[in-house]
Amino acid sequence: MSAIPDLRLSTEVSDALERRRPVVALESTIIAHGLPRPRNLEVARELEQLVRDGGAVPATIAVLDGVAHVGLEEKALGRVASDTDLRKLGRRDLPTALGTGASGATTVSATAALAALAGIRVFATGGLGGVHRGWLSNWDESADLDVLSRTRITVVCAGVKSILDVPATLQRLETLNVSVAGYRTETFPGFYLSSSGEPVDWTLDSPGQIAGVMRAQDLLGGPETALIVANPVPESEQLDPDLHDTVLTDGLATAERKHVTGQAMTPFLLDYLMRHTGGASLEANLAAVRGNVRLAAEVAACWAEG
Ligand code: PSU
Ligand code: MN
Repeated sequence: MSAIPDLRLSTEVSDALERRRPVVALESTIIAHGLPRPRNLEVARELEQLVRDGGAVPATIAVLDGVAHVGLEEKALGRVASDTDLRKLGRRDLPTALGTGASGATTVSATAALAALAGIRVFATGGLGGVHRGWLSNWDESADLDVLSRTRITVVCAGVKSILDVPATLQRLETLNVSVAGYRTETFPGFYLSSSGEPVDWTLDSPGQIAGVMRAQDLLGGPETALIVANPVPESEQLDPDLHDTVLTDGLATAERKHVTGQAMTPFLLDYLMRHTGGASLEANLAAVRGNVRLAAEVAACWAEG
């Protein structure tokens, strides 16, 4: 239940929040637009199970028929995975989607905003959006960054997607005052790759330490900024770096030739990489997400204890 009529918490999620039990928010864009069908439904279920195995309650977030759902029943999860008409909703699309009764999967920006509204503090995803390559001409920067600069949430991710301009994205996160830490690493992870080659200023080593940083955020007050916990995909499961670089270069050139822009860009590149790496990028993506979901459940447990 929630005070906002268009925000519907599942019974399980609302019970867990009331009893201060650990909850992990999961986004739905990765399911609807980031992974191939029908594997995406298997993955959606698997991620929820990983959260449960970690002793937390999963809260997958999506908008269905103008209602923002926080925690999806089995049937709703199936719809998110199979409905090809589902839109991709960023934070700015929420008013129009809710106001018109539309349905859509939520990106990091929309998921983070809805999770925070519901009172959920920990969120797991694959890779954040950020500054796209060629920003000087296309001005494409994901709204994920702006939302994370004004939303008190901890996002466990494998860095930002490697299809982006990673150094520029890290600069923007600095300007926006978003706290960034590597998890057991001194280099910023590279989504499909264990390392992006960029350094991180802070390294955190345990879920308890992450929860401690979250408490410090609250004690300090000030702008409601996020904490990004960048958790690398294990080296044994990363995409081959040379293959990554070659295929990404081709994918970016193809996107330009086909005039792919805006919201279509990220799904186009993820799909291109998957098809031209024989599915290896998909496996690396999934390995990264699984690791993030496991860590997020541990962080949520430590957070709930405090
Ligand atoms: N992580 C993944 N796959 C994805 C995404 C993240 O492993 O598909 C999604 C997230 O929802 C993120 C979005 O918010 O891609 C970024 O899209 P854009 O660049 O259009 O803001
Ligand atoms: Mn964009």
